[in-house]
Amino acid sequence: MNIKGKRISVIGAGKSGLAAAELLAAEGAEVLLSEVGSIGERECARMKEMQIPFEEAGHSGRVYDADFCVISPGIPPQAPVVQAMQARAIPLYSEIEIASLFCKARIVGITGTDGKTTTSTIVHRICEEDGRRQGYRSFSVGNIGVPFSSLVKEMNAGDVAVVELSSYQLEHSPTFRPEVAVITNITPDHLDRYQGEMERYAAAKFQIYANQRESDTLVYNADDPRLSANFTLNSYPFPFSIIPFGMESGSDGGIDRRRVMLDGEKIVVRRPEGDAEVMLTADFLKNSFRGRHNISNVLAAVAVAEALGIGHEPVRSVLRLFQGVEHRQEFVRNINGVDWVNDSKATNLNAMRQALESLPSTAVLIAGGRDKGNDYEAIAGIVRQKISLLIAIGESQEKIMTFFEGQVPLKGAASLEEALLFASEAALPGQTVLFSPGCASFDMFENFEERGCQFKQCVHQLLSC
Ligand code: UMA
Repeated sequence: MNIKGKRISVIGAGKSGLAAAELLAAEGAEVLLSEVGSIGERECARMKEMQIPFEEAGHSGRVYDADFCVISPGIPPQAPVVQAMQARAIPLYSEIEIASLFCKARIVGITGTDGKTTTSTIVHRICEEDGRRQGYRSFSVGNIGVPFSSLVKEMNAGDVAVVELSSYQLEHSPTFRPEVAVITNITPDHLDRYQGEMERYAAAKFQIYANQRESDTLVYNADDPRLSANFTLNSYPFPFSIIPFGMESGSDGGIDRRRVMLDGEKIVVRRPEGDAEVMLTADFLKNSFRGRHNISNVLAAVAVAEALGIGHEPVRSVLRLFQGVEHRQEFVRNINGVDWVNDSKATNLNAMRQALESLPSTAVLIAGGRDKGNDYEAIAGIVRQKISLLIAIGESQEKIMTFFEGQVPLKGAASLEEALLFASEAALPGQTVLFSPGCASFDMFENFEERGCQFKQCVHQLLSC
């Protein structure tokens, strides 16, 4: 696509909008950045410096005077500005689509309901390690927090862009084509955006492989029934290689019969010419990186390394030292025999369930936030089994308290600080206090990172009391 001289409206001045506006303006487009809320002082100064026109406190009629529009991922299809663009037949593209048009690097796209940040981080570290030996660079971008557009011009041919992708970012991405596409799993999430329909949510995720060709590879979790059904029943004639990964012995092999699997305690790459052992799970599992879901994330990363042609040595050296990801079942500290764990990244019930399953003992659970259509029935069994006290916070407090009434001891807290106080009074030595909200953070915090940092700060303050 030739961008020069094109009139482009960038809607939303969050991280993605700002980065896309800069990229497009630098490429010679006539950009208008439009934000319904306010734009920060620093960001305004930057736009002025780049001579990018912008407006805040609402979208004026000027946004419709455009050849196309770049829409930020957080703006849902129901937003009036999106509806108005569509009514005027103005094409909408994601920030990911735009960045990919300028990308010279090999793209690894990683999506899935859960595990995508951990998998992306491991894949990026493996590529960095391999790149040090082979002379290329790896970039970690996308939903992980760094917009693809902000770094794409630094990437050269032979480099690797590890792009974490939410379903939102795959919407309006009609030509996006990763060399390696990964789907870690698909379970209910973001159903508020998809009219309560799993099929719509899954369809957005499946866009990740829609443009893949013969030289590309799809990596998917064969233990996930929805993915397994999609790729085994319709498998061939997919026009690309497939590498399934999985812990269940029944995992099907891809068209070229490669797969990555758990054989007892060993991670194995199964190839037509024979198995190659990568490492034992005991070589990478540790207090800060534990649980079956993390073995699954490792299998996904090993499958990506296989698809990229990376040897097992960089994989082993990265995994041996890997300590997990901040805000994802992050061990904060032990106070008087109680482990405090920050799982602020758990913005849905599946992530919460994984944290509950990984608990070595019973726990006090702090949960709640902005509800995304949660059905608590999905975790009721494990909550009853593992939780000695459930402390509910945020907008979903009442829904949680009503649902779990009579099932587990409950307490409502007015703030995160109060929740921590209740937890510290209730937790016994040997137990864990798990902060795994299972909900979005936007009711009380800027984002899940801020939520997790506040939790950690409060834990450290508790220690000094
Ligand atoms: N806005 C308008 N008009 C509207 C509605 C909203 O102008 O009608 C404005 C909002 O006021 C806001 C902007 O549009 O300023 C939307 O920004 P955004 O929500 O898309 O956020 P960004 O800062 O661009 O961050 C996005 C991702 N956020 C979301 O998808 C919600 C970040 O993922 C990502 O890291 C970043 O791009 C860089 O790629 C965060 C996230 O919460 C971590 N992701 C969700 C998740 O993981 O569950 C999907």
